[in-house]
Amino acid sequence: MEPKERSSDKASQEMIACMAQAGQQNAWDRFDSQLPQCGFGKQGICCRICAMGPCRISKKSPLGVCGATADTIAARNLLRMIAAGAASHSDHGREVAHTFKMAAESENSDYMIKDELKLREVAARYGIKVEGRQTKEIACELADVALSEFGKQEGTLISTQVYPPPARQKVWQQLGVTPRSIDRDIVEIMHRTHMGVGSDYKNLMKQGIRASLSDGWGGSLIATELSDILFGAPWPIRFGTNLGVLDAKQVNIVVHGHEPTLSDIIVAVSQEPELVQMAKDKGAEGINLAGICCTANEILMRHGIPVAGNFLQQELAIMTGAVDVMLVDVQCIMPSLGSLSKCFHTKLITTSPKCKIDGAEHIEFHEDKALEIARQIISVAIDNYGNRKGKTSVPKTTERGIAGFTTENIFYNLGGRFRASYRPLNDNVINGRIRGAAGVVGCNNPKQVHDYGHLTLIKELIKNNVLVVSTGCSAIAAAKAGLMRPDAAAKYCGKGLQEVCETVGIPPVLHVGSCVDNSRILTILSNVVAEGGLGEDISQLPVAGAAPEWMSEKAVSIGMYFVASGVYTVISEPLPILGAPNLTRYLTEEIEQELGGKWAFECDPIKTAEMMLEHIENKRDALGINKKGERKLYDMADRRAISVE
Ligand code: SF4
Ligand code: MSK
Repeated sequence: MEPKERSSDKASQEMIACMAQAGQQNAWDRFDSQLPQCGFGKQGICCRICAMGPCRISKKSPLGVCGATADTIAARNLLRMIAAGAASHSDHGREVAHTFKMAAESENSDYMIKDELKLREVAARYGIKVEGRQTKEIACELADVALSEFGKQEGTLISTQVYPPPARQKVWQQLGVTPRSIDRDIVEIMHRTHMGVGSDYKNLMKQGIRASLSDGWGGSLIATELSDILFGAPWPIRFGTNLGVLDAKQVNIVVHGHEPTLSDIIVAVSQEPELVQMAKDKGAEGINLAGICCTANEILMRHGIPVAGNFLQQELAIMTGAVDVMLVDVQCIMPSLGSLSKCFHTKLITTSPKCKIDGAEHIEFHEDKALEIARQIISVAIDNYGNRKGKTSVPKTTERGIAGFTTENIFYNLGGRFRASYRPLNDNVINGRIRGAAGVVGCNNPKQVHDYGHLTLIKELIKNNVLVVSTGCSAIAAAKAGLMRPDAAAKYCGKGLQEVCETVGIPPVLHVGSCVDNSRILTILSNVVAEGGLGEDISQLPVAGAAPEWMSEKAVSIGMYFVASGVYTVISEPLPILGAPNLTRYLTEEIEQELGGKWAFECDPIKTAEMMLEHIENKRDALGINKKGERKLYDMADRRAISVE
């Protein structure tokens, strides 16, 4: 297969060709050798939950040994995907909360509270008294309250009582899906899906909905809010992206994974004069830091650190031969990196006790020795610079963009210092210059041409005057294609959106962060509702969501919490439920009656855009903001007023 049939990204095409020439396998090759993939797995109707199985549902055998139907089996499998996704995001949130607590309590921590204003705002939301209290006192109490959200045994998540619009909270109460505590809701999925517990697919799904909400409005939201307070809230910032940001003349350290605790410290120390001098002594011009996947997004949003690529570029980065250390923490790290890095001088370093990889060196990260460990890792990279084998092959391709948009700074960017509010956004939606907004998020998947789904969908949406917010690997795809440059408005947008972007000085695709920062999209939607004029609930807004190249279980949890928050959500690869007709009908149709949002599956990004645009226009109709321009009958005075010069 030609490289351009695998990736639409130039730098990636170059490296895919390089890999083929060198006889190195990548994710695309391994995908090909997996074909044809298992039809039972694809349709979600294989169960191996107990040792009477595995059971596969077919015409010949429509029930598992225990009597479970296709709907029960597919619902249980889907719930377990949600549990894994919600657990990953929420465990990330928990790690941040522990570091936050250490920073708040300790006198000599390597971390410190960087955003006191946001600390006070978030603490007040969580019901903590802020007036007349010291920063440290407030932070200690917020740390304890946030950590207790994971394991409390009574009540519901505080955040779900204060962040979503009241109308949305009521929907959840009526359906009985308000999240109670983050860990509890994940544990209950594992219980409910054990052999011989529930078999009613709708009742099973209720717990999937509740656990996903405890991810989006709970664990992920805690990760975002506390990271902003601890590492500093992002602000619009310029950056460079794609494999060309690697510099053959410098020591290259690529951070990959998800959590910001180590990478933020690496940023802080990587330009220390002693370390830079060490690098120069080894013959390098300096130390160059770049990121892949969501760790990249975390340090990009706060420090403008360049992004080397998204999910499918992790192997390609190593193939350049210019990566001296690839530093990984958790999630989305291909096991193949272990053996691939062995073919080069690249040292793959794992840092979390949760993630060890064959072929990697393990330097365990401990927050209480953060600076020391960060310096140690950078020294390993510097020492390794001299071990490069032969010529490096770094593609020249790079692009520039602006990232760093958040729920809070959108106020400022839209309204300016003296009118900081969502009013201009709502007004422009109401007057039709902006038709609506879309969240385009998620991963890459070798089932789709790399980045093609993201880019085709986003371009189609902005052409039709839909403002796009993006996170994760989708945001990186958009940035690499130049869609995060302010001048992209003139090149790709419809007239209305172009006008707004140019007036305000923002790109038409707003980078709002990493995968946990999808919580920012939820809080943006809450703010739009609170601003007024577009209904009482998120489900009334002219908005839609999409994950055009998703692959991870985290994407299932994200999609589920968007649907449960009232958002129409289109994904490319269908959820593995198509072998379960009742469950499929429920999630793609009937659920809308209960929650206001629903799932749709569509692999063609142009059709996806049409579906989202149709939904947005229907919502506009329902809000009564699609009024046609009133016809005006001209009298003589009007005619005379028309200038003919
Ligand atoms: Fe088969 Fe039922 Fe056991 Fe699943 S739980 S493996 S369907 S017997
Ligand atoms: S990193 S979850 S491949 S977006 Fe968040 Fe990218 Fe998907 Fe991982």
